[in-house]
Amino acid sequence: MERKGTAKLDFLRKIELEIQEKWERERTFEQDAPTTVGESTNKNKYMVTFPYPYMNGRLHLGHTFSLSKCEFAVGYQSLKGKKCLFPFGLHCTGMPIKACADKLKREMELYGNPPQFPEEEEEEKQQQTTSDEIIIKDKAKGKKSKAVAKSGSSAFQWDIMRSLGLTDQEIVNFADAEHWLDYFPPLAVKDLKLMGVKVDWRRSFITTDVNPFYDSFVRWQFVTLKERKKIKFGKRYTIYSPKDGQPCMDHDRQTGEGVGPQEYTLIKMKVVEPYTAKFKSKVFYSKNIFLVAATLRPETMFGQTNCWVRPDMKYVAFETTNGDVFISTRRAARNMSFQGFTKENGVVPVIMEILGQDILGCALSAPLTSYKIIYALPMLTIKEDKGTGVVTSVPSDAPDDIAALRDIKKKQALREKYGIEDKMVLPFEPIPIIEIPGYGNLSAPLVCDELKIQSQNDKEKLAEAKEKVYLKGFYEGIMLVEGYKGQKVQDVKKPIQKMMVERGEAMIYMEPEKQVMSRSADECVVALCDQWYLDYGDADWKQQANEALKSLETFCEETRRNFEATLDWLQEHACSRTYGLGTRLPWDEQWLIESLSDSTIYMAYYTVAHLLQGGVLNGQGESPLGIKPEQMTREVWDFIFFKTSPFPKTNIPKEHLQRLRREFEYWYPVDVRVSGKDLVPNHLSYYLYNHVAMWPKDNGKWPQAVRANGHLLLNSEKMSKSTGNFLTLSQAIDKFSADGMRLALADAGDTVEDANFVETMADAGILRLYTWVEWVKEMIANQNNLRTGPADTFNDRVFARQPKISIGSWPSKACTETLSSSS
Ligand code: A2H
Repeated sequence: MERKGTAKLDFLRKIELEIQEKWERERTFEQDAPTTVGESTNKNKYMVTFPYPYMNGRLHLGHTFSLSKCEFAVGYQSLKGKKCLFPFGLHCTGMPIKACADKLKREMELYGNPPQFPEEEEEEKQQQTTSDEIIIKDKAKGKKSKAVAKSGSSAFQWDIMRSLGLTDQEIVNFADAEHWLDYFPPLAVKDLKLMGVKVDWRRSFITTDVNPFYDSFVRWQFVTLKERKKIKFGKRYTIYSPKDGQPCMDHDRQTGEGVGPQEYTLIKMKVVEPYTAKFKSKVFYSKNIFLVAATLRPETMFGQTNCWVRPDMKYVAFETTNGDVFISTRRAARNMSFQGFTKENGVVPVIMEILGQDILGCALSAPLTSYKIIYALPMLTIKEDKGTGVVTSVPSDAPDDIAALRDIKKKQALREKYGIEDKMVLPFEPIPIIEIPGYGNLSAPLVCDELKIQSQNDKEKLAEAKEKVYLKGFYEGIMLVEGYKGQKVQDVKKPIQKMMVERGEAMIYMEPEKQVMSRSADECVVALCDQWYLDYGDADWKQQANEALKSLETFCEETRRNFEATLDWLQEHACSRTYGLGTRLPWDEQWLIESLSDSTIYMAYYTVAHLLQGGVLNGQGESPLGIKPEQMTREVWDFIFFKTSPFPKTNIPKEHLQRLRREFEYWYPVDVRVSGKDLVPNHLSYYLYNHVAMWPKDNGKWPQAVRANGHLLLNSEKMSKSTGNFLTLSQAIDKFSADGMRLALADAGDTVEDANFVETMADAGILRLYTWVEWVKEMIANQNNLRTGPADTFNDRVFARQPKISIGSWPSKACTETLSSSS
């Protein structure tokens, strides 16, 4: 859009700069806890926080929208006479910065400095993603476009840096991760100052062990949590990136945020004689061969009539730990290799690649079913990206299975095409194993008849059929088979799974519920990893987090429900990493603490940060109290943050420590935390958990309110750098002035629904402000000609009598009374 003349904009910006300088000079937003006893016990204070943004790029309008809610709250509360604190930190913990730095390094090694990228890759990079987009992804979660996800892997980091306006000479420096920490944080501060936010900048800091004070604080937190048995160690199923060699949590992902491991029962179906051609190969000599099928319904194995494989799909036969051979897709085998199925972790010893059609017709012995021998038959709808690609068939209870079985029974031509003999198909009938009220004991055939399903390709109707029987089957189904007769399906599922596992007929197999791609563009697996984890599943801890939730103001029901749901399912959270930036685990220094774990109680650090770091972001300057990082021992932190802790053995003067404690006691708790709603299921829930863990007996330190925003649209469209519908904070200020932007932000929206920043609103704001200043000037120039005396003409009284609408408390009660008494 073409912009008109900028005189009015320039006029406003000039005023803004002047006033911002004045604020800085006069330290207007710097707030200290009162020193007098009366004032500090009568807490008329208000502390707001915004999750410290990640420093791999500039701040954009999405960040700005969320933090504007803090900014406006501070403005409002200070007008009401409260002492307000808005501190602002900057997050550098985790993988992305390090990954980008390492990528630059690799690009220089491969393509020179500056890199000359090969031609064909040149095209792909046209749709590059940028680090800004990576940040939007954090906010716009779930809805993020596939384009970003796909192109992310092919974009050269070098070009991403160029798109940020950096020269080749400057870019070289970014191959060192620490340079990011020097470069982006000051820019964030600069941009925010131009917006005029009411932040006490002395309290700002960056994270990671680069900052010795913050590092010490996080170590203290973790030692405390460990002692309180909140942190445990062990093998855990985790979403894992083989390429990164470590767990891949939400923040490390390109796609698949929120995706967890899905458990399947792996049914071992033994290939028996007579072998089909492929299995007669010497490589299988004297080995047990199993087709392994992934099922969610182990209790239905009594009803197996055959096994399905897809003729055109590739499978691998690979050797497992005990020498047996398993057959599955390569993708599933890769997952299994990280779960202890193979001799060497992460290595799949492939014996042979086999096409599905070469497995068809092989004879199998499967657990629990009353058919002694069943056969591998073709099913054309098997998905490549789910389970093992081998599906066990229970036509009594699975609509897909009965549809496919009917197909192959009906169509001789189909059998001939795949070389399936009649004896492998015709004698097999669904076995009644489960009674579902209203659907009888053969629910799947019944529903398929009712819906007139013609074949396995009737996708929509099959989906409907599944919907009908699955949930009802699970909750209301009653077992009919010997040994479990009369029991509910949901009660026998686990025991039957366990029995098969103990007999060696089945195993537990995990894979990601949906595809997860790491930011390093690796397809993630589920791995059994040794790791330190925060035990958010612990019943007592959960219960206390729920306690904190009860008293938490969420401003809307949806946010509360979202919290409740999260606390319900939340389990262990792996907090240790091997790659990235951060603080090391104090008791096991090979591990780094990841970014969702070093960010849970740092709001407490704000209360004292300025006295330790004195406004030097990386904490490497002089402490205003002359405190050295190494003096911040565990006992010292305890004394500051736990009011029952005794005075520690230390050479820090007593009055200094008391001052630190006073800051914390005064400012805490956080009165409101504002963030995008996508942080409720992770960061904000951890925020509750960690506060109750650190201050279990002092609920006066627990979070008071959480305000979750919707995502920000720009002119009613999704913000995205690749489509050009995107503004950084500094661009928005250039375009609309701080106040023009702020007016449009204030107007953008207030609920958990998506908000909308409308540029014409910002432009209109510029005009209104300009006209208003003109009017004020005119009034001041003219003030001697204005009417004086009491405001009691008829018009005055009509105006004052307006019912109290829209303009809040105006006219004030006192004013109305004066006027009415004079009428
Ligand atoms: B179930 P979810 Cl009785 N392609 O096992 C298509 N389907 C596949 C598959 C693949 N690659 N891998 C596994 N499956 C099937 C039994 C069963 C199953 C019954 C009832 C329902 C049912 C016997 N077939 O599944 O998408 C397997 O079939 C309900 C969906 O991960 C597996 O469990 O939910 C189920 O789909 C896994 O599907």
